[in-house]
Amino acid sequence: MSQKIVALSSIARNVVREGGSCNASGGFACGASPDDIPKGLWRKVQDHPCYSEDAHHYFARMHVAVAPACNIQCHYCNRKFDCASESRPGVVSEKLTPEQAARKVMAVAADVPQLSVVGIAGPGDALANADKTFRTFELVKQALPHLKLCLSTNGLALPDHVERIADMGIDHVTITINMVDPEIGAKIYPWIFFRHRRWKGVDATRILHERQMEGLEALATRGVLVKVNSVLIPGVNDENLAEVNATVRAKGAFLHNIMPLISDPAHGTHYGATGQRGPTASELRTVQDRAGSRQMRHCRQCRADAVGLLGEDRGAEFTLDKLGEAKPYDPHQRETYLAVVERERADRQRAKEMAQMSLPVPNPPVLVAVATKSGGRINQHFGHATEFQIYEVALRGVRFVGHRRADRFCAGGQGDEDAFAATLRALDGVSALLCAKIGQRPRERLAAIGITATDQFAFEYIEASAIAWYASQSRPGSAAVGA
Ligand code: CLF
Ligand code: SF4
Repeated sequence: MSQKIVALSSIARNVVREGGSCNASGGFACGASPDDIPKGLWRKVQDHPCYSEDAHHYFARMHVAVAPACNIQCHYCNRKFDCASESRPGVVSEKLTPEQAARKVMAVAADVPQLSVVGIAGPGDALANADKTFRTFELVKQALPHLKLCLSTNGLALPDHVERIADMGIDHVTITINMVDPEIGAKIYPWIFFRHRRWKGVDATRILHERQMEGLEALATRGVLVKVNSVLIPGVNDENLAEVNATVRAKGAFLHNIMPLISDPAHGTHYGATGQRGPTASELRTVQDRAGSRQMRHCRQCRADAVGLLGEDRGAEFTLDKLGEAKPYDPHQRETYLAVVERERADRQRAKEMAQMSLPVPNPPVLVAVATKSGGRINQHFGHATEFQIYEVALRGVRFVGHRRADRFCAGGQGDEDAFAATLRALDGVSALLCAKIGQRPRERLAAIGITATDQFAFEYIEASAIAWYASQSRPGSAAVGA
């Protein structure tokens, strides 16, 4: 039986006491094995929670909201709120000066050993606020040179800053590219501000498109890893995103992240006011599957001041008024954590390979939902889950296909019926639920709609457990597996 843990931070604390270490490595980048990409590239992404699906189980990012202004308008954004391309709209951030941002990074690094990346993703555009963005990165780099620097931009100003980005060692840049057809772009962007004047319609989106392509190619040429984010807007750009994928991959993008439009009349956006809907989970998956290679499927559409592992937000623990209480940064704590992660990754990979050998006769693929906090383990109670990670298991193995948001329905031992209904919707199409603990009543209610819920794999590795469950369903005498 594997060591029972709740989160890797607790392992790190244990290892400080035990003095353990390990040199093994393992893991996957966005579904691909590290063997599938050059070693230098794997080294660049292996600790980045967005660029490597595997890394998001172990490593955290933080955003510092130093960039309030923007140079374009997107129909899905209201700048009274966070950047909708990299944030959840409708939540106002605490805006920071570069100096405040650097203090905040120090405070988070001292408390969160998982921290590997500092990103600037709004609430406006990082490069429409270039002085603040680069000053922040300079300060962070001086103080904590091991942290990766990451920025997100709409791309309009990008060609003017490529040299500085590369010279500063900013290894990761995200460009939000929603179209490669300016006619489609005119339905997404009402205007841009470029070279001291406002441009509208196709004239505007042609400039934006050309600048995005120029910036992408220039960064790729300099060895900067580029991720492209695309907001999927049903009926507007869904038919264009396969071409976006092919185009940006040909120009050197490392990864493509197709995210669902979040649209709500309460957000005060053009799309919210005009009733433009976002995609369903299955529409999103269909477009991702059609769009082509190197898809990111674990994006959580973070706030511009998010802190922590993807899917959790510890931002409220590190507001400006609390920074005075921060403890000093201890590099030893991080080194210990990294050693534990290496060991965990290697163990998890071995467990998965062993489990795969048990895969039996051909069966249809199934979806398995997992309640997890972190560490690649099944370590969340069903009633406490605010999201489920979804894995597809088939004879050829197991792969992560996405995550679905849920509502925590259990508080103080009491169940909330509305939240439970939302959780059931999140589990649509799933055959099994693996969690750390589940009560008899919810287990029966899930069984009534055809979902097998089990805590028999509590605190075990996700992939190996999903395969073990799948294999157990195929044995003689077991119920047949069905999607
Ligand atoms: Fe932040 Fe973006 Fe860097 Fe990640 S987020 S700037 S690449 S460190 Fe990540 Fe958040 Fe998705 Fe962005 S999960 S919204 S893709
Ligand atoms: Fe809003 Fe970001 Fe679009 Fe600017 S680029 S309008 S901040 S979503």
